[in-house]
Amino acid sequence: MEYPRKHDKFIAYGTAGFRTRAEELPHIMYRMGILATIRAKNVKAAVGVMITASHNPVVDNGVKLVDPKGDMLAHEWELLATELANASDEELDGMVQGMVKKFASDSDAPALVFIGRDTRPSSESLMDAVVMGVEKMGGTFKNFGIVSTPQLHYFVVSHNTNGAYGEPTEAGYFKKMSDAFKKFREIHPLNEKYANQVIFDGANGVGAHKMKVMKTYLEDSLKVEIFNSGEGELNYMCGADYVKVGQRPPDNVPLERGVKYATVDGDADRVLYFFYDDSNTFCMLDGDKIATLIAGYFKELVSESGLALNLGLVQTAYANGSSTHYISENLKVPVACVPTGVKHLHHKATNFDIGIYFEANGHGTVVFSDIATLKIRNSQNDTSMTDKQIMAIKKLAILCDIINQTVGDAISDILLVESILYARGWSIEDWNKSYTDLPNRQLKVQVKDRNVISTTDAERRCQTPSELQDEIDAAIAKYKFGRSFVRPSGTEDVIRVYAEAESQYSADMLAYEVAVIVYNLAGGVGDKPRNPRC
Ligand code: NG1
Ligand code: ZN
Repeated sequence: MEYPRKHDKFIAYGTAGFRTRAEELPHIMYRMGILATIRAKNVKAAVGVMITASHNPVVDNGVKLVDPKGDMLAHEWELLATELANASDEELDGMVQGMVKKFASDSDAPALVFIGRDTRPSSESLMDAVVMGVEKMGGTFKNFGIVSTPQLHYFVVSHNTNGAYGEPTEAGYFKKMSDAFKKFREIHPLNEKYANQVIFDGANGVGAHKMKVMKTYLEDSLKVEIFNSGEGELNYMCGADYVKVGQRPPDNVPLERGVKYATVDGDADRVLYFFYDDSNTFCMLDGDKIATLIAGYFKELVSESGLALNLGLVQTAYANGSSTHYISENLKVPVACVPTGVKHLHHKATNFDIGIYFEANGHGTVVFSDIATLKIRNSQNDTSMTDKQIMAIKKLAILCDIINQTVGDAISDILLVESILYARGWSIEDWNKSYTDLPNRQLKVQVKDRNVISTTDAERRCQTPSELQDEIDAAIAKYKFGRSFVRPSGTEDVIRVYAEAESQYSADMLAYEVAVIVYNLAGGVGDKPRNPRC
């Protein structure tokens, strides 16, 4: 039989699909080729399969399915994916037949599966397994080769809208975004402190390859210098996750005061900015800072345009408390909190006419409702509008084309940030000044079974084990501006601890105290959390 199951480990379709060591994945990839084909027949549209483990180490890999509108796989199908991935070899045929009967009995429906992969050495052979699964089910596939996760989402939605969203090719992707970027610059005089240069940390992954191509499309409109472009190990001492979690710069990037840096993760769906200020302090501008920059500018454009469009911002519990305060008190934009995972953020954002969503780690985008898109498109020629209104609407329309609305896209987000900084005439210091982050710390705790912890209130509180939340509350109460929560990771076998407080020392101590509580009450294994004071 093709791609027999070689281990008994149970692997679930988590917040980012299946993710584990590459050698555990061949049979899962084969089965996801099968499932993607059934899904494509079921929805009578093209679906995507992306092979990547994003910010994880190079020895890992993973797979996630992309639904026809470029969104994440529907929840019921995540459960089917888990069932299929964990079936024994003997059960497989029967299970597949059952799914075909239930979801794709109209077997003449064409099935087209778009396949993309990241730069991991294991990705190519894992792709062969996906192809085998598609062919086994009589589906057809299109291999896009090495692409970023957001590119694959773009291809799927562009194909399924017959090109209305964009041309479903790499050239189409680069051209749509770069054309809009250059057009936006044309309607603005270059002003004040904006610096037309970004130093780019490519995490030795696909983002570096794609930024190289984007540069040729951008010509002189933005100067980008690329580092960690593939000569080193993927995500090792570089990339957005390394920078965010460690709150430090990546290796192999020349560091200079006042210069603007952007860092992306291994599949280029996240981005963060950073710089060194006048006192040579490392300053990070994370997903929250990006979200607030976008929200502030869009709020202004919407109000100038006079269009009746509601604007909202979506965050998770990891958003810095200062950002949430700034959004609601200063920007006066409604803000919602949802559980971790892009699908939750994306879904919530679609409740607004213009929904901005970002995880603190830099994954996010802006989504426009159909009504918003129509209003923006049609009012550009409305003769009853003032010049100022028309100009604001024109800017909104161009920004729509810079944004990859399907999912967080590091390259598209960089172009959007640079456009807004340009329009505002801001340096990165100006942007950073909007609010000051509360010092924070993230830790991981190894436990025997991470599912013993269950959470509620968008993951901000624990329900089980029973005494856990009370003890966490008691720890928080000791720290000024203290906030902390814990949750089982959906992509790693760990419990994540987050803490913020008035000073870095307090945030570190609170995170440590909470980590010890988790270790003691939730079945910690291995080394106990280490006291940062020692
Ligand atoms: P988990 O491992 O569930 O915390 C991580 C990120 C998510 C999301 C996913 C998908 C943090 C704290 N968590 O999820 O935000 O990006 O990976 O890649 O950054
Ligand atoms: Zn990623």
